[in-house]
Amino acid sequence: MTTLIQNGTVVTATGRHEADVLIDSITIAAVLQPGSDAAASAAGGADRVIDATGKYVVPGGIDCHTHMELPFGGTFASDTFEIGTRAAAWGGTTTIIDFAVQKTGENVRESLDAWFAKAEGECAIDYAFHMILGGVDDAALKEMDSLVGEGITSFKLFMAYPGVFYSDDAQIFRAMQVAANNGAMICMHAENGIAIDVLGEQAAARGQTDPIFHGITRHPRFEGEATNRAIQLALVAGAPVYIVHLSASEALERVAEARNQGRNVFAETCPQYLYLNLEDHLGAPGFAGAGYVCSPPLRTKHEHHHSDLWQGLRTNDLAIVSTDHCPFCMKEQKELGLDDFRAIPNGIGGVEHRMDLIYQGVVMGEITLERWVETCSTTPARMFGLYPQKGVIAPGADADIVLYDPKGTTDISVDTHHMSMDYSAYEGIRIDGKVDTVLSKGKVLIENDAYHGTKGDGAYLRRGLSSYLI
Ligand code: DUC
Ligand code: ZN
Ligand code: ZN
Repeated sequence: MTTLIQNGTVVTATGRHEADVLIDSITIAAVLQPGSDAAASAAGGADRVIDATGKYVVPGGIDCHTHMELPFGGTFASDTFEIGTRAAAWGGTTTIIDFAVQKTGENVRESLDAWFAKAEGECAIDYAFHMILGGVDDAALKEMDSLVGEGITSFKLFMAYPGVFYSDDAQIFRAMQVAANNGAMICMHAENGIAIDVLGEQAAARGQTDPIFHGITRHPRFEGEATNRAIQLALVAGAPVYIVHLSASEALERVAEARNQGRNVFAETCPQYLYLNLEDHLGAPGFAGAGYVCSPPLRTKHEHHHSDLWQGLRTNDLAIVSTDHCPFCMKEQKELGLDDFRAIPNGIGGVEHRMDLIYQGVVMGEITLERWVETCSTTPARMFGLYPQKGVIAPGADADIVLYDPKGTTDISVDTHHMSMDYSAYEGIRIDGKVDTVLSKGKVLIENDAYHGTKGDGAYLRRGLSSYLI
């Protein structure tokens, strides 16, 4: 089966040009000059021709930070792998890297196997795993080597959530030493959870239990401090470090400082930290703010976090936009924290909207079209060992391709999204663009506002080591 995508503007991380893209089965076979003999011959012989006139033709999005079915706070993230990956496809994301979870006392191998079992045969798009180490002990450290050999080449550690996922500095440093040796990437949730819990207890004791206190007690300096500590530990261990879901200027400054010294220090941010804020969203009337409880929290609009993050995306101090997709419904899930913000499950769902929301950054003049592709697809592939199979439109790459219509519009709403959530954190936001057609490994998943995929279209991806290191 061959497909030709004709007359579109191919956008890569390094430029844009008019080109026709020939797909043979699941792979990109050629990128052809429109009107050339080769393009004419491809059009004549193709089984199917897709007209991309007026559309951008971009590599499928890669969301390298999702939490399908994450157990958290006595409940589970509400998207299954089936529903969450289908929603991702609707939004132009064709690969996710989800976080398998090992908790304290659990065996790493068994925890990972449980994650494979959840995802197998369920996914609409390709998927890979990072491994959360919530209990770094000798056995877990030993397992890190074998996991790297199996394509799990990155590990998330938490400086927050004492008693749940938290690692102390010794545990972190030991894991970093192993990563320095086997080439893995350490992904860090960098917030000082010990200090946060002190402020949380004090706020609750004063009766300050509304959702906004989740944000007030998770001070941006606690993120800055933890980010710096993670970087210093990584530098001594000789390991690369990737700061996940960076939200605060204080943390970005620490990352920029290390990067200016040429260190293997990287960071991502997420749409919620670019578009939403403490006062209007976390501080929404009544209990509505619970829908915006995530960690790190949304930051105040009265400082310059939001503009600093856009700036960081321009300078590459922020290399990637992921979502930290971790959806919960208001009903019966967020409601667990009706009387105490500390019991609200942490997370916002957004896997469906990342490509649109960051494209809107192009419309707003915050980043270029090329940078949109780079931060949402190409760099995630390079950072996490999927390049050049993913993240690029070039011969030999998987035919994961999105046709994006800059003349279309997208109105984000709970009424139209495909995630398993009874509200949308981005309700009412209008995007001046639209995901038009989505192909995953040459198969059309989204076309004419309809889903054409089948459960299990997506396959597990064994990842290599990062090809992004200096
Ligand atoms: N942050 C969240 O908001 N949810 C899940 C885990 C995390 O680190
Ligand atoms: Zn985290
Ligand atoms: Zn996360």
